[in-house]
Amino acid sequence: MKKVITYGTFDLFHIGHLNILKRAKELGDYLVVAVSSDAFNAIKGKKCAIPDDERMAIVEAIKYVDEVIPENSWDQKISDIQEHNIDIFVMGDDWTGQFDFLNDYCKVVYLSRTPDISTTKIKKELKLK
Ligand code: C2G
Repeated sequence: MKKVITYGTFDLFHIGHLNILKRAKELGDYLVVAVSSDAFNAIKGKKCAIPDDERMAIVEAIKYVDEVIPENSWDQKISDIQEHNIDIFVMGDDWTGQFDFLNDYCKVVYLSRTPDISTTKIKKELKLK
């Protein structure tokens, strides 16, 4: 069984999030998604509209997703890959190069982002802070 992992905040879930989860799953048989906790997003400097328990529940309900784990720090990726026997690490290409060090542990794949959609854009359009 080929296992894939990806990471993200997935705030105000939108088609860009759905597309990357769909494409990540197409690379293997089992998809683990690490969803950023509110505490970790504070470290990333991101303020979420939706709290982490609800973001995790939404991602968990996506048919491409087999397992959801919390993302609490930048430093958990190697242990996640080892503990979950991951074969492929996937991120959108806005992260290209940032995770190449994981090539020592699994295949690293950057997938093109979906154009013209982002949580920031949605917030602006809804005039959310
Ligand atoms: N994404 C995409 N197309 C968009 C928007 C997002 O493909 N239009 C992808 C991003 O590239 C990322 C995933 O969707 O792979 C989740 O995006 P975010 O929720 O913005 O995640 P981010 O804040 O980048 O957190 O340790 C990694 C971080 O947790 C990534």
